[in-house]
Formats: sequence, structure tokens, C-alpha cells
Amino acid sequence: MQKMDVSQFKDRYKKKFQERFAFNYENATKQEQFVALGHLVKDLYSSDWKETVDTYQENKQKQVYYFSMEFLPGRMLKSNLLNLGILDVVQEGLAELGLDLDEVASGEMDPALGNGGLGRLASCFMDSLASTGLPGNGNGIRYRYGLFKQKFIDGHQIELPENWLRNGNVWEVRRENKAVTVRFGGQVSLEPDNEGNMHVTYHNTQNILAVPYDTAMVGYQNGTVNNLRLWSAEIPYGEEYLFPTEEERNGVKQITEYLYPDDSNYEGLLLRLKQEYFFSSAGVQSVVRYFKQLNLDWSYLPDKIAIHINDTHPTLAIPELMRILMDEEGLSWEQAWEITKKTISYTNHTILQEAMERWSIDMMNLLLPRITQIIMEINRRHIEKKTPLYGEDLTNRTAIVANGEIKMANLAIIGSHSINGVAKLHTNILINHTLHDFYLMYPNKFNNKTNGVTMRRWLQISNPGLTDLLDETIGTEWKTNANDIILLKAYAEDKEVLARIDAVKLENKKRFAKYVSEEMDIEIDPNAIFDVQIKRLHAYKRQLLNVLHILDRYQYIKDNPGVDIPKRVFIFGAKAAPSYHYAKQIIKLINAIAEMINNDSSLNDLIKVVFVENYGVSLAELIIPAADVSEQISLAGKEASGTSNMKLMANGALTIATMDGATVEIYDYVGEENIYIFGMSNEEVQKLNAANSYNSREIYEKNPAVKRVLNMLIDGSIPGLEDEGQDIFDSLVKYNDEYYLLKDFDSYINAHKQIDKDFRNRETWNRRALLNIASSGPFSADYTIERYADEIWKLGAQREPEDLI
Ligand code: GLS
Repeated sequence: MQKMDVSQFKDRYKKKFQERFAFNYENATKQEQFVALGHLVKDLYSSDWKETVDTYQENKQKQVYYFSMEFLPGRMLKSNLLNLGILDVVQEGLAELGLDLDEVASGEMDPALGNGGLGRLASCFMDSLASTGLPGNGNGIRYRYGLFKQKFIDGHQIELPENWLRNGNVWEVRRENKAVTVRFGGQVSLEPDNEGNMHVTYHNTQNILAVPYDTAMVGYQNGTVNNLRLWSAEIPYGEEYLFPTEEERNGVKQITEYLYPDDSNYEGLLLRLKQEYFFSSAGVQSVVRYFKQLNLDWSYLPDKIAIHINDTHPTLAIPELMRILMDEEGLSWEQAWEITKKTISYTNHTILQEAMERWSIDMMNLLLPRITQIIMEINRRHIEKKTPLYGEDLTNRTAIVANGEIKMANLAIIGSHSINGVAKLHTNILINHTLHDFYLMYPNKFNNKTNGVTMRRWLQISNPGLTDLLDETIGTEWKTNANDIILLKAYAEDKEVLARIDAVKLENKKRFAKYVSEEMDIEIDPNAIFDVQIKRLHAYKRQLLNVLHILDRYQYIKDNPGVDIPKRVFIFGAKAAPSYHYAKQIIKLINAIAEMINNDSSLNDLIKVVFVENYGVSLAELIIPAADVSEQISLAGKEASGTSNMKLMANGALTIATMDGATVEIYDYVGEENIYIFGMSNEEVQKLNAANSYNSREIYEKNPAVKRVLNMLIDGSIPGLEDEGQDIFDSLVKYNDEYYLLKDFDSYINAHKQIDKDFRNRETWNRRALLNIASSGPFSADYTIERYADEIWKLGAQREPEDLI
């Protein structure tokens, strides 16, 4: 890309604006100002985009296709500017034009095409693939409506549609000429031809056109621009199609209309299955079409293509690839099977049983008759081959088809060459418990790839103050080699640097406090401890434990008026799945407590509770740099990895945590003095489960602090609650506290008391913040991606035709 100076930028921007809107930029809305800038930026990377795609093809380079039902890219303007190396030029240029970059950037919609960590991980990976110069593309769904927009009315979560495309989307390019057809329903017949080869014929199918929209994934100042391809469902056109009825039109539109708003908890809905097949099939078809242009024998497919399935949602890519290779390209089952297994790899993101996808065979058969035949045959062969080796019991436990259902994780494992967990502890749990039977069969398929986050968005863009501090102390090498952040350790005793860490944090806290004041009408003191829990609302994540601590603290302050403890602001950001009643009750509870506490002047502002509405990537960028304390308090063994833990650490928050997910690795890097660990370990949880002796009511009866806090839920102390208080109380006392909150209560409270003490000593606290920042380098997604590329996708070491001879 050609470099541009400030004055060139200004000229181009004015011209671009004029071209698009035919009036002056000064009179425009933020959204219009953004659109013009977006188009300008797109012009700047378009030649690199084309060149990257051409080069991959000319060199016949092996490429990975990351199939994911969710992507959560966040606003892309600043990320593109940063990666193109023109963030400063544009910021300055806009300022000279009387515009503020942050204001203009807020004119972009934040596309919420994902629920939470899983979708955000996919987007961090896209950024890292391009930024490390690796040939990697995304494949997903262009949802018309992303995740719902959350509103609080009387403290209750209300879901509104998020029409993120209403003003168009600057970044995408519609590629109708690359559309493919996806077939649903109907019947199939298999008939032999004269030579005895089987031919598949489809009857009465519903054909849907999958139209790709491509978005550039710009690498960090390296000229690489990869592709994120999102598919939209449309009515096929052409002479063979009659004009569709309204019902048909709606049926088609529906397929890519909504993102399913469930995280870790999926409903068996026909529409969702349609979505899964829709983007898996479209993706596989386009990959195969690309491979055919290379003019290689089919056996080279795994040498040129890697397909990665992000959780089980795209698992139908396995039977789809089998179908295409056999039915359309004439390969034998054995050939197709070898190629498929070598091409596909799978990441597991959760061990929660309710999140393990299963589909009824009847539903699958109705919707995808040929795919169902193939799945049944994969299963039949699996059982036939493994039973003599592993016996009937074990083999049957690994069956894909059982009790009228198809188990997607089993299909994903059997039909791929690699399965990975997302943190060391998670992978160990998969190997030793959840997927142990499979581990016995395929020990070499299992591996760990601890998650990572892109430091570009989560440090450089969201925390410019800290970025400058790093540049001025350790140089700029950390921006391409995050492990260099460790060099900051050398400044751990430097009082001036420690004071700057403090000042940067304070600035970020003021920025967030301003938002809270303007948007929520709550005043918070930037000198208070900002204690942050931001993630989906789920019982296993134990936001409720955080609430119990708040209530305990409330009681303590009430009992001890004038007590001298640091002020705390408890900050929550969380959406609950619309059908997840209990999670929504907890949202209501937090809002009711916020109302009670924030309006109680007798508390002297010692506690405040801020529950931001509509938490998403953009709000995360505002909150994370302002955090002092990072809450990672899931029941040990339940959180596969977590990724907000990494972002918060990199921004200098100290973590209070159970030994769960990737937090265990944070502990290893940062050292026990710089993190607050509490509660049961995974082993202790397992033991307690096995002993079957837990009695939460006993804790309630015997522990006065627990009793007092829990009673508040039911004695009318918290105004505005209806059934929520009683239901939540019952979940903890009557129904034996599934996630062991009461068991971990005391140690959690004690850890927080320690935080109060430690926060007082600013210098020590800042040193520990510094050590957290310094230890965060290994969590850069660039490294995670390099490990996927080397160990799973083998992007560097593909076999060339000569190697065969
Ligand atoms: C999740 C896990 O719950 C998170 O712990 C994990 O960090 C994330 C990315 O690996 O995947 N699984 C899931 O279904 N949603 C998630 O966020």
C-alpha cells in the first residue's frame, strides 16, 4: 500500500466524501463521516487484497478455512487503520478537518455475529492469521440480525432486534458470481450405471442460493489481506425456477436471518440445523471449487486445504465433503474418507453436557437425506472396525448414532485428524473424562491449543496510553512479537514507570466513568477499585457469587458506618440467552441491588454497582483498560478457557480467580503473589461430586455470613424483586447449589478483603499490575495461531506433487 501523509489524507477524504454524498462532510452525521472514511480505507487495501488472493493461488499455497458459526469482529475501522499503519495520519488529518476519529469511528455499527468468547476468538484468529502472514480464511454466516440488543426495563433484560445492516456495510463485497446452491429435503435414490458405479439422484429438493459476502482481514503492516466469507441465503433465479410463493420466500430468508442467541446451551431447532448445513455446505463447495482450479489429483486436497471446524456447529462439513468427493467427483468411499479425515480438524470449546450438540435422526433425515445416509455409514464402519479392537461397550459409547440421535462431537472426532481443547486444564479434562473413550482409540489426535487474544485490538487500539508507555520503555518490537512485553519487568522497581501505570489507568477509568455518568446517570469515583466481571450470564460462571460478595460488603458497611475501606465499583456486562430464565433472574437481581446500593447515601459511595446495557466488543474496549480487578470465578473445571481473563491481565488488572480454564496458565506466568486464587480446585470439585455428600443447606445454617446474605434475597431487603429472590435462594439452599457457590463463599470473601488491603499500597499494587502486563505476551493469539498452523494445519510443510514420485 502506498503511504499517505496528513495533507494527502485530508484531500482524499474530502474528495471521497463529496463523491459519495454530494455535500460537505462538515454537515454530515457521524455515520456518513464513517462511511466515507470506510470507503477510502477500502480503496487503500483493495490491491493488497487482490494480490494476496492471487499469490496464494499462483503458489498453490496450502490454505486454511476456519469454519465458524460465529464471528464477533467488533468495529473494524480503527483496526484496519492500525493494521494499514495510518491510524496516526488519519487521526491527525481528521482533527485538522475538525473531526474526531473516535466520534467518526462510533458511526460504525458493531456487528454482533456471535454470542461471546467463541465468536470473539474466531475474530481474534482472523486478525492473527493475516497479521502473521498466514493463508487463512474465515467461513460463516451473514446474519441479517446479529445477537439481540439488550435493554433493561425495570431491571429485566429485554431483547430487541439488532439491525446492523440497516445502513449497509462498508467493508463487505457481494460476490454473486461465486454463489453456490445448497439443497435441502426431498428424496435421494442410488442407482448403478452400466459399469456398476453408483449414481445419486435427488428428487423434490428445495434449492437455496448461497451468496458470499467477502470482507478483507487486513494484516498488521505486512501487506497480507485475507478473506472472511459470510454466506447469505437467497432464492435461486434462472429459468428452471418458478416464481416462489411467499411461504417459500420467507423460508429462504429465515435461514440467515438470526443468530441463535444461546451460548453453551443449544436448542434442537430445525432452523438451526439448516443454518449449520447451509454454511458448511456452501463453504465446502467453494473450497472444492478452488481446489479444482489447481488441477491436482484429489489425493492432494489435504496438502492444499485445511478445514477447521470451530466447535461442532460446522461438523456437517465432514459428510458434505464425503458427499461431494463420492457423489460428484466419483471417488470411492475409502479414498474420500482418507481425504476428509486428513483435511478436517476440530476444536472443542466446552464440556457442558447441555451444550453438546445432538440432532434427531428423523429431523436430519427429513432435511438432509443424503447426508444422513453418509453419517449412518460412517457410524456403521466405525463400529465394525473398532468393536474387535476395543470391545462392544467402549465402542458403543463412541458411536455417532445412538438412541435416535446423532452426536456431533463424536462425528467431529471420528471424521477429523485433530481435536484440541482450548486451555491445558480443559484439554486434560477432555482426555481424562469427557472424551476419554475417544482418547483410548485415538491418542494422537488429541492436543491442546490454549486460546489467545489479539493485542492489537485489546492493547493498541483500546489502550493507547499503555501502548505509549510500552513503546517508550521497551521499544516497539512487542507489537509484532508480544513475548517482548516481558521486557517491562525490568521496570518493576522504577517508581516513575509505576506512577505512569497508575496515571494511565486513572485516565482510562475517567473515560469509563464519563460514559457511565452520561449513559447511565450514575456517578462513580475513578479512584475507587473498578472490579469487573464481563462475560455471558451463565450459572457456571457464577456472577451470583460476585453478588453474594456485594451483599456481604453492603452488610458490613451498614454495620460499620464510617469504616475505612477503599471504594469499590462493581462492573458487570452480560447478556443472558432469552430462554435462560435463571440467568435472566440473576440479571434482575443485580439491577435491583444496583438500584438499592447506588441510591443509598449512607454507604458514602463505598460501593457502587454498574451493570452496563448491551455488553459487546465496543463496550469491552472501554471497560477492559479501566479495570483494576478481573473476576474469573467460574466453578473449577467448567470454563473451557475464558479470554476476557487474558485481555484484562494485559491491561493491568489483577485477577481474582478459581483455578479454571486458561486462568491456571495466567497463574503460572504471573506467579502466585500477583493473582488472587480462591475456592476449590478441579480435583476437589471432582472429589466432592464423587462423594455425593455436599449439603448446601448445612452451610447456610452454620455460616452466619452466608445466612445473612441469603436471607436478604427473601426477606424484602432488596426492593423491586418479585420471584427472583426466592427462586435464587432456592437454587442455593433447597436445590443444593449446583455450582458450589456456598462452598467457595468464605475463601472468595477473604480474597476480596486482601484486595482491599493491597489496593491501599499504590506502589505495590502498580508493580503487580505491571507484572501482569509484562506476563501477558504468551497469550497473544499470534502464537496460538502459529501453533495451529504448525501442528494442526501444517501450513508450512505441504507436500508438493514432486514429493510423491
Ligand atoms: C466457549 C467457552 O465457554 C469459553 O471458556 C472459551 O474461552 C471460548 C473460546 O474457546 O469458548 N465455549 C462456548 O460455547 N462459548 C464460549 O465462549
